[in-house]
Formats: sequence, structure tokens, C-alpha cells
Amino acid sequence: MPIPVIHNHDGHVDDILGCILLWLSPEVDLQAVGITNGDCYFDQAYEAMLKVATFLDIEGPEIAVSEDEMPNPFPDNWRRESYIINELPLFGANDFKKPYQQGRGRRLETAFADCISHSKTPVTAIVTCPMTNIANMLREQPQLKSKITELITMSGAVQVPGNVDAEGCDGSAEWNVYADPVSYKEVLESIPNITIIPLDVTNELRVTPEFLARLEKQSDRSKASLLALKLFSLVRGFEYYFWDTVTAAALVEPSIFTFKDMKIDITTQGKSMGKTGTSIFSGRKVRVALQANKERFEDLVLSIFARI
Ligand code: AGV
Ligand code: CA
Repeated sequence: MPIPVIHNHDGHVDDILGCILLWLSPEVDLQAVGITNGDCYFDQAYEAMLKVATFLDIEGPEIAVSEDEMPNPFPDNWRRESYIINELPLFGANDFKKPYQQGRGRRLETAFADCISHSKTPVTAIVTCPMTNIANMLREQPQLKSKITELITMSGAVQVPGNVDAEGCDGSAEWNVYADPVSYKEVLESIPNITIIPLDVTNELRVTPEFLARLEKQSDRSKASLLALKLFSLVRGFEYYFWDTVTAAALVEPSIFTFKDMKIDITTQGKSMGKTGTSIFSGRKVRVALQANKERFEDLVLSIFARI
């Protein structure tokens, strides 16, 4: 039986590709997708997700959205990428198709809560954005905790430097935690079974020209590969990693990774705000991915994308 899954993401290129990976994986039954207003502008990322689904001609989950701003918003130049994704010329092919879903999209927390409470078996949550909306949902409906079997999240920098270089920050935090450290800490303290895919492992998984060449080779017979190629071309020249696509792979093919149980402490104030440090005496026990097999990961992405 495929595993029931919800995916909370914030519309960047690697988020969308992680979402497609889950959507196309036979092991996964993707039941709902929620767009958080993090590394994107929510209205743009929401429309873009509908266009992705229309373009791929696939049936699937409800797509929901949240308008909540982050306590520490992402840089504008990263968020603006959602406008460019939404305007991809490739989506012109959608003009004569029936749209995947009509209207504005339900509130993320409501859609996720409905999905989790109606599921016969417990649900796995994949979170590749800040925890703001998951924390909201659990505050509103704490009984849902027991129906989330596992939460897998791209977040944190455990034994490596972070990627936030905002004013007044010491550089130890990773963006998804820094954007809303209080919600992150709340979720960490309320869900027992959490797996973290931190920068420690994603730093080793950069999008390379060699990978793009392999993707291009299969893009004349695979719509998903063609779309992935166009999305990656938007971030060509930047230092871009497979962050959230790796996180989706951690559910689909966990044997690619080495994991270690660690106790993690979240700093919620001051210059280290958003830091995910290890701690022996305090903190929450989580499963942390520390290494991944790059070849197996890339092969997995290419083989799943080649399905359509
Ligand atoms: O910190 C990684 C998170 C991931 O969820 N995001 C990007 C991924 O979606 C923030 C981020 C870090 N560096 C970035 C980011 C960059 N150069 N461009 C856009 N977003
Ligand atoms: Ca993301």
C-alpha cells in the first residue's frame, strides 16, 4: 500500500521538483500539497503549482495555500523567483487544457487537517519550508499529532555553518528555521518522530552541469524532465542545491542516506536565532541525515521523472 503523504512547501525550484518526485512515486499517495508564504510570494507559487499539475496532466492532491507572512521573511530576490516560475513559456501549452483546480485554494491548515483526520492510516508529513503553518494547525487541532507517523523536513545546519547572512545574524542558522524559529521549536517539541535533512547533507548535493546534461537527454520523451530542465535553467549560474528534492527522496528511498539519532536544540532569539545545535543534556531527539549517495539520488530523480 502506498504511504499517505502531505507536502508543505514554499514554491522554490527544488520544492516543486520534490513535490513532483512525491507525486510520481508509486510508493507515495500524495494527498494534499500546501503552499507556505516563505521562499516565494504565495499567490504566484500557488498559481505555478496549478500550472505544473495542468502541464503534467496528472490527477492528484488538493493544493492549498497560506497568506501568513514569516516573522523573518526570506530575501525578496529569492521570493521573486516565483513570478518567473509562474510565467514559464512552457505553460503556454496549458492554454487549451482544463485547469487542474479552480479558484483561490483553501486555507492550508484546514486542508491538511481534513486530510489527516480523514485518513484511515497515519500520514507522513514532508515539510520543505518554515514550520509556521504546521505549528498553526497543531495549535488549532492538537489531536492530529497522533495521526502523523513521521515528519521529514529540510531544515537546519547541525555540524556545518548555516546559510542566513541577514543583518545581526552570526551565520549559524539555516533559512527554513530562521524564518520562524518559534514555530519550528513548537513542532519539534510536539511530534515525536522527526527526520531532519539539514545543510550537512544537502551541501554535498549541488545541481551540476553533468546532471542537467542527463536530464536534457531524456527531456524529449518525458514532460516531467522537460519541466525540471526549464525550472533548473532559472537558477543556472547560482549556487543551487537539491535541498528539498533530496528531502522527498528521503521518504521514497531512505537507503540512499546515513542517519544518526541526535539531540537538537533550537535558538529562538539573538544573533544565533534559528540555530539547530547539538546538545547532550537538553533538546529533542531527532533522526538527522548526515550523508547521501549522490549517484543513487540522481539516478532516482531521473528514473522517477522519466515515468511521464
Ligand atoms: O535553505 C534551504 C531552503 C530550501 O527549502 N531554501 C531553498 C530551498 O527551497 C532557502 C534558500 C537557501 N539558499 C537559497 C534559497 C538560494 N540561493 N535561492 C533560493 N532559496
Ligand atoms: Ca523550500
